[in-house]
Amino acid sequence: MSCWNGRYQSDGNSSFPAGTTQHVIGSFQMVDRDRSGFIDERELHQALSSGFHHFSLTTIRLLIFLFHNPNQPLSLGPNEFAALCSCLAHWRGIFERYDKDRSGKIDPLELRDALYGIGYAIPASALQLLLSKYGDGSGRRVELGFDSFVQCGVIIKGLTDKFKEKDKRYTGSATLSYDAFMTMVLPFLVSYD
Ligand SMILES: [Ca+2]
Repeated sequence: MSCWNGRYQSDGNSSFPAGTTQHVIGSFQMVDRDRSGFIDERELHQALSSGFHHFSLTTIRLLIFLFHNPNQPLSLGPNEFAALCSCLAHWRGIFERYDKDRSGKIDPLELRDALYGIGYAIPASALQLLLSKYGDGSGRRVELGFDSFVQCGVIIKGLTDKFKEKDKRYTGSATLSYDAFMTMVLPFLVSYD
């Protein structure tokens, strides 16, 4: 199970998958203080801050939305947490690979190349629209830290993967009902802002 095969959700097992590192297990156990076997957004925030990077609450909510078991409330069990950690490690690798000038930030061209490199040819106008959220209003070039990079990445990947479910032959066009469209897009919007 990984974020790269289109299956975010786990099968609902309540233990860590084989091969999970001690660090990941330790991070989960450290924040799951009541030993409920699930962590909420506050606990996830704390768990990731110890191992990865400082994440904003927006990113944390988006990640919980993407990784939680749809049959459970908005929280993560060991399986989902392990999947999320492996996904973040993957995004970290992409971030470092495409930060060509080693600035520690991803600029719009680096972002475009990174997304293209993992198979997402997002239209320039759409990318610009997304990046406008991260500008400071001065018109200066936007640069994304890891937190914002993960936000952009999971939104583009998530929405594109949802679209591909309706466009199985990858023609770039799909027919979908109003209901399907709203169900596809709204969860990203409400998790994102
Ligand atoms: Ca850079």
